[in-house]
Amino acid sequence: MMKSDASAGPPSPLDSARSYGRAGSSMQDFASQNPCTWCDGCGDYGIWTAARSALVDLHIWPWQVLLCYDVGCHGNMSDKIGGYRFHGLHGRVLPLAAGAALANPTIPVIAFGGDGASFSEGVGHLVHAVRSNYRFTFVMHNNANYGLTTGQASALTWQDQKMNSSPNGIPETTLNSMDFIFSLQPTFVARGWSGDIAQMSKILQAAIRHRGFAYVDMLQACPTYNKFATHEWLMQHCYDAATEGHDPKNFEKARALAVDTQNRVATGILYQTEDVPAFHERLKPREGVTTTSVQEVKIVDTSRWLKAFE
Ligand SMILES: Cc1ncc(C[n+]2csc(CCOP(=O)(O)OP(=O)(O)O)c2C)c(N)n1
Repeated sequence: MMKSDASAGPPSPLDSARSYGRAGSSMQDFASQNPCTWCDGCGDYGIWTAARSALVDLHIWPWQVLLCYDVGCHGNMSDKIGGYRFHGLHGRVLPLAAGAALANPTIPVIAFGGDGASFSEGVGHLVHAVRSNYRFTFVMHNNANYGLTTGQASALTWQDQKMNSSPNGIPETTLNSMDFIFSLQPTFVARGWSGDIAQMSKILQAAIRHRGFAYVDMLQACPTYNKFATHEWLMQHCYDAATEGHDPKNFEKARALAVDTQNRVATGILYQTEDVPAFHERLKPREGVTTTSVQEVKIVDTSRWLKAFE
């Protein structure tokens, strides 16, 4: 482990993204040979395009970013994009992205997960990713159902909607995901929707540059199984909160705006604070360390400890 009095730690993804500006990548650099298998009109196409566009606009090359995927329709993006990718288990993308971000805080890490993965299967991980403020971006593909397993209700399916697994509507109350996130004292909350690629790209660029856990709720059209928040519904109800003077520094106003989706849905960067250090910046033993944990990995002979069990 290398310690330096002068440095507060290894360079951050923010610094790296700046230095990447010397020579830019292109959308073609993130291309993959694999054909897309999403349904016609699936919002995943828009989110996939916005993700690549954000990386290109930040001048990040495919080998300078880690893209982590959960299991689901959205997770199928993992073989439709160039770059270093990690396709994990259902509901487990957050801990694996957190581990990668902690091991090497100098590279941007982006995790993609569905609402089923995030608010049912892996909801415990979401709680701790927000409160720990690990430094990475989380793109929550919010199609309000379990897409890959053919339209089961998720915790975010709207009340009274008939789904394949619940033909009479869900008996439980729909989880208020934004209220839940705000209750955990987040440092970055944004909302985009899959029909506005330019706005999603801008949100993602800000999220990648954020010095902590960036939660991005991407409302996603799912024409096959979600018959309520359709592309047309999203187009009619979503508006950019910045155009109405929203100040993302105001926690209480941001929370109220995020939760109130009755008549209109506010999008854009809803809340951001840079006042809270990221998890790895609070670790006392890492203070002044200029190397990353990845650089410190070395082969250790464990035989002397194993002798104790002989
Ligand atoms: C531990 C575990 N539980 C359940 C499954 C089955 N499974 C695979 S995808 C999926 C639903 C995915 O829904 P969501 O996370 O919302 O993503 P989407 O397909 O909508 O993008 C389920 C239940 C699994 N693969 N692993």
